[in-house]
Amino acid sequence: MNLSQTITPELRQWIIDQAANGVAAPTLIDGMRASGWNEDVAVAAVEQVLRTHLDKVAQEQGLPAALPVPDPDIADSPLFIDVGDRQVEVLMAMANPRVVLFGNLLSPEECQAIIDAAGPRMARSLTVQTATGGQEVNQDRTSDGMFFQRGETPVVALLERRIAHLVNWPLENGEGLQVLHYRPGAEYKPHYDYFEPDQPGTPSILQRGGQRVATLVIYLNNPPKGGGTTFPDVPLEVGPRQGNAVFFSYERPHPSTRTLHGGAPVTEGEKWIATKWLREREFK
Ligand code: PD2
Ligand code: ZN
Repeated sequence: MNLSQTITPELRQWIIDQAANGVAAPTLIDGMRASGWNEDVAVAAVEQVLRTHLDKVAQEQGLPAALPVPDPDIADSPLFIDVGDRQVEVLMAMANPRVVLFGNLLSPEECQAIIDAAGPRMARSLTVQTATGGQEVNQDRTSDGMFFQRGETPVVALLERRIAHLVNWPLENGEGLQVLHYRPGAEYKPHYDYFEPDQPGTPSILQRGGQRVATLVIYLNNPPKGGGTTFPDVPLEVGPRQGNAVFFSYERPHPSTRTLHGGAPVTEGEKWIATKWLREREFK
């Protein structure tokens, strides 16, 4: 379908004007269908015109450009996604911010294998010191952690293959899996996972694969109380259930993505998670 030939300047302006007047996309598409447009072409035209227009407005307002992001195939509301060796459940999905909760990404045995392999290597978590690009101990993040190399153990490798299938993103664009352990009282205060564009340390971080564009927080055990992943701008709290994973993406390194998120304090027991950050390009 060659949309650029189909969308006349008049149609483009009509779509933008209607949207600016508060007409929702489905209503616009209904209107186009009523005047003889094929539904698929109408959907694609509205999507392309509005995306291009919103990008232009965002750039005029000084926002960073939008990047392509990973996304699961859930437009037709499937109950499961086949990731090659497993049926992963789709438990909840939200468009803005893009948040999808998955179930059954890992079995309890696979979760335990990751905890066992990570355990001896755990050390107090550091955060990126954005001023320099170095790492520092931070009171906002009172967990212990470690990083695996990509593909370092058989379970890590199978998890990475599942994630690549699940969100349609090259395995090579993933950072090494991080495992975090929160003791009672430990938390991760709300933050964004992208790198702040204006910080002096950011250019050197971006050399290894560009921006982070999405995160999966994968729950490895069942903390009895607390330890949810919170999204204060929504607001939303995801319970940390073993084998489940919460996915969220951010198409630009900006708070307008509404992806501020944190790890709530663990109030009883302990919490183990694995975090997978996905970059724009191959992470070297
Ligand atoms: O442990 C969590 O739920 C959590 C919350 C926010 C983890 C991360 N961020 C992270 O690893 O980036
Ligand atoms: Zn985070």
